[in-house]
Amino acid sequence: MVYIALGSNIGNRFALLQEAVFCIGSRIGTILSVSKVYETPAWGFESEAFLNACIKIETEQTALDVLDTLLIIEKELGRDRNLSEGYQARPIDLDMLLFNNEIISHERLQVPHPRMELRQFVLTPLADIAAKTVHPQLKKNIEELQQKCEDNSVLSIWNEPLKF
Ligand code: PH2
Ligand code: MG
Ligand code: MG
Repeated sequence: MVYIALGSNIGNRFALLQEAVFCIGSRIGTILSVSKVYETPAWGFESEAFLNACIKIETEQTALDVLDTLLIIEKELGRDRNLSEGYQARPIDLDMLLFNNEIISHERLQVPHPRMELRQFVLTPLADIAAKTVHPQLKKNIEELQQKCEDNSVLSIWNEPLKF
């Protein structure tokens, strides 16, 4: 089971999330659930508000294969990664949060996603679809992490659901 966080803060944010969900469903595996979409203030930098969501997928692929496909989809949807430091506004960001119950520390990939427990824009949508899933390093479930999280960003529910 793979959990992926989706975020967009440039362009037609909802359409970009929807297109990413369809691409993931056709190239990575079966989408089993999709969270609500939330509008969230940019966390950690000054920028436009994001739309964020999380999805759950079943796949036969390895974590690195999933990563490669996510990077290709990001590029196809207009993501331009340049070398400047720090966070930047982006049409789409696809982050692997959890891969089964594994802890992966690879030069290209860290799973669970580092610092996910600090971010309500991750924990709130993830709790929609994985409340009882246990974080393999922190040994707490997502609902517990969400309640403990000190990020007091105000998230609002977007009225249109993603199709899958
Ligand atoms: N992603 C970031 C940094 N800050 N803030 C919000 N609200 N949503 C994001 O997806 C996001 C962010 C780095 O990837
Ligand atoms: Mg990210
Ligand atoms: Mg990313």
